[in-house]
Amino acid sequence: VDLVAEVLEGDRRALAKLISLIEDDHPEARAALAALYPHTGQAQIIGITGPPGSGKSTLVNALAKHLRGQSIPVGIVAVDPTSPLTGGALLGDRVRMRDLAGDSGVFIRSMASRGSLGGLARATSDVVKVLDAAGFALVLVETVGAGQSEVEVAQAAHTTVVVEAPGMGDEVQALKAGLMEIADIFVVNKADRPGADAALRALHMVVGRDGASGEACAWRPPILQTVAARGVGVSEVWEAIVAHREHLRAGGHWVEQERERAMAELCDILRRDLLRQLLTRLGEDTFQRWVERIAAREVDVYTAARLIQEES
Ligand SMILES: Nc1nc2c(ncn2[C@@H]2O[C@H](COP(=O)(O)OP(=O)(O)O)[C@@H](O)[C@H]2O)c(=O)[nH]1
Ligand SMILES: [Mg+2]
Repeated sequence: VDLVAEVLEGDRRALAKLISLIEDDHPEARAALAALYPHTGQAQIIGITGPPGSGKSTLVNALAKHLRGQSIPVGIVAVDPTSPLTGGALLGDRVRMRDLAGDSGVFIRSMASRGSLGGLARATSDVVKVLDAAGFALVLVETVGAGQSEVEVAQAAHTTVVVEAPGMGDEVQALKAGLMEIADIFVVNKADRPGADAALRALHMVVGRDGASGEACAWRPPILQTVAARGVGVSEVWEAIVAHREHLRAGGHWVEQERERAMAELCDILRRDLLRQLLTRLGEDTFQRWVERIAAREVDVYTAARLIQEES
């Protein structure tokens, strides 16, 4: 059976199987990704990020339903770097997304961290490529607001949506977490809750100030309100996503982003592969001895790195 051919046809079993191979960093995954790569580049990748509980999963769900109303195929990747596979958040997402189940135009995958955060970002980016090749025109990637992970999502996405909710001191949090820089679209969800206006005002102040100093043709992130739980404001979010895509295409930013992404991914994989090769040559024991010596202040880390490279 040709796994790649089945994936290209959107076969769900094949998709699930290949994603598992990717998560296990199986050699077969790399071969399949190589064969799929010429078929990628069609999808718009949307990162959805923000603090836990702000309503990201609910918004993703509502957006997916909205898009299915327009017959647009949607892939959803829920990344949770904090909770284990049995975690409540992922379980909740599964229950919430049940109403999308049975629709062959929707594919939902939850990914929990098994190894390092870097490994998770790598695997996620590969899974997005698989969904892209399989014909999902829109791929939504949800990540919990945990600092580094947002930046990595933004790097892998064409459009980053930052979801806030009132009453969490989010204005301040957003600034702290560096979310302001990566947001292409702001959403204040739970607009039915008190404090939504204050959250909106705070965001307007910050975005307005940034916009004033920017270039004339620069994208100014729109600030939208939603009640995702009731589907209110979701079509406006979709319109903003489409507008951002058009902005990227018109300004040549789309191609520029692709290049930046290629560079980041290539460096990431080379770093990983070269380190692995070096460690194989050096041997785990020798490597551990170097670590001990550095920790014991017998040698500094730069000298150790130089000597290791000279010796191996
Ligand atoms: N009042 C209100 N509650 C919402 C809204 N959207 C989501 N919620 C609730 O907020 C909680 C967290 O939502 P969830 O989507 O899991 O947040 P996430 O952690 O950001 O993915 C859930 O209990 C949702 O039902 C909304 O627009 N209004
Ligand atoms: Mg969630």
